[in-house]
Amino acid sequence: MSFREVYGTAPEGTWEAPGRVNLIGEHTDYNEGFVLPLALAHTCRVEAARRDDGVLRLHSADVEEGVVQLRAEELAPGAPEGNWAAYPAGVVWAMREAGLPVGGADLHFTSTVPVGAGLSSSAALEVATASALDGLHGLGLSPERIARLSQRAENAFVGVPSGIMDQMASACCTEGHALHLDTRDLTQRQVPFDLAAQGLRLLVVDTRVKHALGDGAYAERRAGCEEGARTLGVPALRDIAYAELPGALERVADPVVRRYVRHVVTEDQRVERVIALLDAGETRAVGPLLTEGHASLRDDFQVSSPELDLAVATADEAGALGARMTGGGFGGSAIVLLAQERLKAVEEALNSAFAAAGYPQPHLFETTPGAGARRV
Ligand code: GAF
Repeated sequence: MSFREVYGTAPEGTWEAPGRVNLIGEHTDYNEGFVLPLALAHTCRVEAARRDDGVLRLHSADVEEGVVQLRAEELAPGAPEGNWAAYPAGVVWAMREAGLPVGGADLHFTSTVPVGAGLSSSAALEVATASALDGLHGLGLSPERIARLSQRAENAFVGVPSGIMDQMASACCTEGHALHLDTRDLTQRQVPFDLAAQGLRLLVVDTRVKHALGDGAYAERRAGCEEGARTLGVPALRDIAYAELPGALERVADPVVRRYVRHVVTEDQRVERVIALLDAGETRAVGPLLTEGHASLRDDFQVSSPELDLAVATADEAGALGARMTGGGFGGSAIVLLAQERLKAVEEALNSAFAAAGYPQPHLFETTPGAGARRV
């Protein structure tokens, strides 16, 4: 269904915001560390029009549900989790909470970002909504502000304690680049990431095992990291330098928290190493660091899944340069960096390994770094 079919009028404009994969820097954002995501070509698209009666109407072409109708002034946190409309409603709430002159609107969504695949379909939905409201009301918000408001919606309205990476990736990525982001102060650099020029490919392996950030395991990791920072007397784990890690680990008595600290500190260092390699034009050499990062997420942070581990091991055995889970984990997707001549062999190996293990066939697709949120 189109906007016109749903609402009987024409939209004032169309905006879209992408999903993302993260190249490296996982579970570092809520530790005020470093991340390196890139935007997918898959986007959430929203057609939008203002309303002057304070009514907010939401419709998704992807969900079998009619129009959700709410009053902007009555929005309050605590929406039932899993309800897609909580994300755009949360953005309206967050913008109003920030004192922005946002009232009613008609919004019609359609998304190509796989849902529950760890590819930031929620952030795409939030950032698309915030971009549309920004455009409709001529607010002139920066991409960083749009990302912060979107994160506020997810944290406080929907109730998922996510970091800022996904919203920043969706709002700020640019085509042909990965986004090197310092999540403490949102300092960023666009890092050229031209795979084709080096005969390389980036394959996304959606295991089709649904991941959900709200199920407590993510919050538990976050709380464990905060406990680690408290024990070590630093504002956040980002403040433990790699060289200080052995001494820091001796001061953390809890074995679980110790593993979390080790993951976060080594992961921040892997981001630095990957950046140095990309800056030196040595993209192939990034591969083993991806696989090293996966081992850390699997063994120390324990957020992988059997399907993700199988994807990574199979890709590496079939001649990929490296592979890792991407995003929050507990299911979702892996990424594989490989030379283009290995693509067919790796895809075949993945399909065979998943069939042999009795898992559903993974959804495989290639990606290049796409653009962030924009008016269409
Ligand atoms: C999810 C969260 F939303 C991000 O903020 C980030 O913590 C990521 O998991 C793990 O790196 O995508």
